[in-house]
Amino acid sequence: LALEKNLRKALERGEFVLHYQPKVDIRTGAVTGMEALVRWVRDDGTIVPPQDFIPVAEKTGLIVALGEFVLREACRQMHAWQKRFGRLKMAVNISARQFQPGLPDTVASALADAGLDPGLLELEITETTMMRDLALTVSVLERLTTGGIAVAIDDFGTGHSSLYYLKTFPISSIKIDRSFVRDIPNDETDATIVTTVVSMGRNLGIGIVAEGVETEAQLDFLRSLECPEVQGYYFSKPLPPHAFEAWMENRL
Ligand code: G
Ligand code: G
Ligand code: MN
Ligand code: NA
Repeated sequence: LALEKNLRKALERGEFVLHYQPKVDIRTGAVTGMEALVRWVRDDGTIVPPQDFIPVAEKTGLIVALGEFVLREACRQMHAWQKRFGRLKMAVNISARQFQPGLPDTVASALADAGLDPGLLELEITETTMMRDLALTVSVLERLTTGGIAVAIDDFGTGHSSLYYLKTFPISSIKIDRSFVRDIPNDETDATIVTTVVSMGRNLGIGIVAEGVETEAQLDFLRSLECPEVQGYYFSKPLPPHAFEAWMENRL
């Protein structure tokens, strides 16, 4: 496949970069952390969005090497930002193919090489990944969280949402998928779902992040629910490092 070969070359040539999107404390407006999102910057400067290459990287297994690059780069960046912006949490997406017995060692090595405190790293893992092999999931998550790393369930509500794993897996937060946030507060079903998930998170002592917040009306509704954290274009798109720095400085 041509794309596969190009991806491999792009990785060798260092054409992948990370953009960062802030997460915000809804009560104080303080930035609590950021999510790293990979982009491919081609020779001619055009940016290829992840939906055009992540599926291919997953199918070919290249996601393992790409994912390790993302992890290492995100840890390095957070270590560099820590002095300037304080102890923020860096979130990295982990795809199903990366979720293997070796993941905790890969993560530990990335943290050690970057000199980053494990408490500043969070891994975003989807429900679908977690439900594939329950024994593997328990063992990998326990090793990660024992090491001080936080684990968030990404795209919550879009897979086989199960209360079982909220009880069984060491989860620090849930990210409510943006498809449920898009039509709040007007859509009654979505409003009920979001209300229920926020309240469940509070009762279980798990953090909740509402994704895809774009409007003041969505934010007001989430504030009325006391949803602890929010992320979305309302605050900022994912930004390249220098633009993220400027955005942060501008808020201080
Ligand atoms: O950044 P954007 O919203 O365009 O991302 C589109 C999709 O690509 C999202 O589902 C996101 O989780 C995924 N994605 C972006 N960066 C990464 C990454 O570093 N690793 C993995 N596995 N997925 C990513
Ligand atoms: O699957 P995951 O949740 O990791 O995907 C993150 C994706 O969501 C990124 O591609 C990011 O660009 C996108 N995203 C982030 N905030 C918003 C938003 O407010 N609206 C929309 N439509 N997409 C968003
Ligand atoms: Mn994510
Ligand atoms: Na998500």
